[in-house]
Amino acid sequence: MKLDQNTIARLAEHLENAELQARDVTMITGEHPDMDWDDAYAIQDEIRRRKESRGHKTAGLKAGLTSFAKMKQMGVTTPVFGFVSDYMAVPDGGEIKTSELIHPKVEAEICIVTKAALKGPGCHMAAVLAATDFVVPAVEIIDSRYRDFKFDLKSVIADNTSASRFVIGGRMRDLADLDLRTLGVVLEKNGEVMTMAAGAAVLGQPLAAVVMLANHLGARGQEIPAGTFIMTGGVTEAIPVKAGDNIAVRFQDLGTVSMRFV
Ligand code: OOG
Ligand code: MG
Repeated sequence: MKLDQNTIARLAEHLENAELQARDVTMITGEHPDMDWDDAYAIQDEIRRRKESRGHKTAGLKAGLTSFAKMKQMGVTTPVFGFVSDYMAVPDGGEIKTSELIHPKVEAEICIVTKAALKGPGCHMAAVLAATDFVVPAVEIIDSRYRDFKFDLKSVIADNTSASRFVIGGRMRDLADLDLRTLGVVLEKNGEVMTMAAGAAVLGQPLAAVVMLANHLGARGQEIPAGTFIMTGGVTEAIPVKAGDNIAVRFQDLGTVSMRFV
């Protein structure tokens, strides 16, 4: 750790205010070039603590920058981990107010819910297979608090990996009935296909993101509890949206997730 507790608390407040007031800020590593990975996650943890202390429940965990398309789009090479809060959840087919957001983008994500705890280090694919209760599709709305969506890895981790809204939809399915690697995903905006991919775009197999998440948390003495909703990361690059846009993402075998931006 390079930052003191006061600085971590101040940066958490700064970034959370930017989220809640929908205004962009400059990258925090500009002002704090010596901050390290632990500092970045400590700022994110402090944002989570602030939300929970106001009564918000943490609704799930997320991996990000897990697909080559996303890494290329954002110019980074390592996955990152964050969380989503209860108030970020939007019902399938629902409306999302762009006035509450800075510069939203949508991304298609294959998600799971666990039925047993997962604890690293040493978590592996078989443990994740055994701990998966079911698979469900979602769309994540990311909204980096950084100007023009420009950030480095430490800045985006501190900013809770751009988490903003999410929509769970389609239908839940048993993992045993799916091949997550060949599962096709087509993202449409206003009826036009914008981008598509298969599950293998995420680390060769989306559940590899859950393995990484469990090992990441394990290194910090934490685990993924049973019953946790986990988003494995956008399979394609993220698509910008504005008021008036309709999004529908069709997931093979899992149905459609849709939403409207107003
Ligand atoms: C960081 C969050 C990335 C994903 O699924 O790749 C993410 C960003 O691109 O702003 O959630
Ligand atoms: Mg995402």
